[in-house]
Amino acid sequence: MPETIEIIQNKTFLNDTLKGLKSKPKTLSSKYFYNKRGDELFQQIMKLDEYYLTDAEYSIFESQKDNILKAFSPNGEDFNLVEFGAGDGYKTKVLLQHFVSEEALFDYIPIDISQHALDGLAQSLAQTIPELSITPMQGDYFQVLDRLSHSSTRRNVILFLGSNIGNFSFDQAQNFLSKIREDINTGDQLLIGVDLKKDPTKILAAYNDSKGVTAAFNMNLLNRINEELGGNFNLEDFQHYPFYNPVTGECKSAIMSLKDQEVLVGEEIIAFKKWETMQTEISKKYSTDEIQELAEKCGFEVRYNLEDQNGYFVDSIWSAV
Ligand code: AVJ
Repeated sequence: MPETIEIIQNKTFLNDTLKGLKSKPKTLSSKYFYNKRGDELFQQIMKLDEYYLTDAEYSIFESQKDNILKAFSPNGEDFNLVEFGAGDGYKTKVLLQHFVSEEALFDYIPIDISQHALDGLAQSLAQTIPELSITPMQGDYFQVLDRLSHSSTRRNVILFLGSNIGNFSFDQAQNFLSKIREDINTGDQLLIGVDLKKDPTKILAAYNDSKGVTAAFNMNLLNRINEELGGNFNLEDFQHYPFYNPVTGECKSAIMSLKDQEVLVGEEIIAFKKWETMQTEISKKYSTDEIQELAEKCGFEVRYNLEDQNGYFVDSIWSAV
C-alpha cells in the first residue's frame, strides 16, 4: 500500500478512536476489528461450536438451494448475483455450485472494499467452480449498485449474508436498506441472513465462547491501537464483556476496565474508571415480525423466510416493490 494512503487511513483510525473514547459512554468502532489478525480470529470464530450462526446459514443453503434458485429466477431468467462483503465465500459457494450445475444464467458480482479480499475469492472460485462467470467489483456498495442498475436491465439479486445486518441498530439498518432500495429497480431481490431472537444463554455463549476466541477478537482492537496509534493499553487490565438485552435483541460486546487507570492513545491521555466500558460491537437479533416491519419500512416485500431446523437463523428473501 502506498505510504500516503496508509497515513491517511491511520489518521481516520486515530480520529475515530479518540472520538469514541471521548464519548459517554465510551465506544470503539467494530469496523477496525478486521486487520490480518482480526480476519484470522473471525475465521476461528466461525468454526466454534458455540458460534451457531455460520452452521445454521450453511444448512439453510444446503437444504434450500433449489428453492433459492427458483425464487431468484422462476423461469430461468438471467440475473446478476451481487454479494456485499463476500469474505471467503464459504457459504456462498454452496449456492454458486448449485446454480452452475443447474446451468442458471447469472454473473456473480462480489463487492468489497478490500481488493485483497476480492483477489483471494476470485482465485479460489476459479479453482473450485471454473465454469462460474465472476466480475468482482471493488468499492462502496451503493456506488457499485447504482452503476449496475443503470448499466443493465437484468434483475439484480443482492446477497447480504451472515447476520452482517446485525451490526446496525434497527434505525441504522432501516437507513442502510432504504438506500439500497433507492439504487435498485422494482422486482430486484435481496436475500438477507438474519440471526433470530432465542434463548439468551445460547446467544451469550456465541459471543463469550469457552476457548476465549471471541474475547481475543474483541480485545485485538486494543492491540491494533497499541501497534498503529502508539497506544499503551495493558490487556491484562481490561476484560471482554458481552451482554444481551432480550427486549431490543441487541447483543453488545464491550471491553471493561478492571481498575482506575490512564491510557495513552496517540498524543492523548484517556482516563478509565474501574468497571467502565468501551462498547465495541452490536450484534442485533430479530423476531420475524421485526424482519417484516424492516422490509416494509424500506420498500420491500418479504417473499420467503427460510429457517434452519433449530429455528436459530433465517434467510429472508425480499422483493423490491
Ligand atoms: C460478522 C458481524 C455477523 O456480529 O455475529 C462474531 C461478528 N463478533 N463474534 C456477529 C462477530 C463476535 C459477527 N458478524
